[in-house]
Amino acid sequence: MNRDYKRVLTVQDISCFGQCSLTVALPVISACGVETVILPSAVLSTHTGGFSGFTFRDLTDDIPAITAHWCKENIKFDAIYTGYLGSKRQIDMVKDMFASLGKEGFVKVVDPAMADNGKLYTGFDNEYAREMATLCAQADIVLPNITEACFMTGFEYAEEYGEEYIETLLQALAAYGMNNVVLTGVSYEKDFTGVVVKYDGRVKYYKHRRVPTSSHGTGDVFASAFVGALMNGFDEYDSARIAADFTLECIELTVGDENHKYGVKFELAIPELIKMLGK
Ligand code: PXL
Repeated sequence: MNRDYKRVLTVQDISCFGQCSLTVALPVISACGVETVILPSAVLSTHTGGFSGFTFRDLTDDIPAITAHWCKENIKFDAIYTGYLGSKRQIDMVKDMFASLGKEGFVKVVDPAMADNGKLYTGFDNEYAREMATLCAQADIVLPNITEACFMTGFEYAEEYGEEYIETLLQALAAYGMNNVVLTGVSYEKDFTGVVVKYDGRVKYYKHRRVPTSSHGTGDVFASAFVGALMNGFDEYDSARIAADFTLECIELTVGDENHKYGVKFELAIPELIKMLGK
């Protein structure tokens, strides 16, 4: 028997078309050799960015009965990873899941998945961002981009910045109870971007080539690979490094395809991810 077989619960939406959220998390985390249990927060025809007229079925009312059934069956998880949530009530429901569905020593990973490039996604407001900050405060590790970190803390968003700005932003997150952070999309030079990883009181930066394009769903690709690597025993920094390299590979496999202006072709990079995990 493989004693290292881990079970993750991931809570986020199903955007049927668009390669983001659960349609990324389920295949990516599964490919890492981890049992992946899904709890859809909503079902949309597409992701909200770049499309108009998308459908949105909020599944908030279905969630309590699903989690109550799991409690009754004593189904518990090594990690709970949340992404895009459909409503403020769901944030409270995730807090209940943290209180009732974890195995001893389980890991709580929250990707606030609500904003990018200085703007909140369609459907979210400042109140939602403040609620999300209270969920992030309960997590063991949070994965915001700079925009999300700013919305959660009220810190001023900047397009250009230096190391001091990032240090102060990390302090602002710490003041809200977020002490272990992977801050994504941190770029100090035109041709490079990377992630700042704060964990166990240390801060490290991992930088890599920057592809001058913006794709949907790359935050979900990153977060899913991060969770997969973490469940394979890598520490926070190495998990972030693997996830960043995987995300870059996915972007490079997609960039330039005029017919693929939504998510990234992550499926093509999965063999590479498995190699990076040493499997
Ligand atoms: O990738 C983040 C994401 C997830 N789910 C939905 C989205 C987005 C980003 O736009 O719209 C529904």
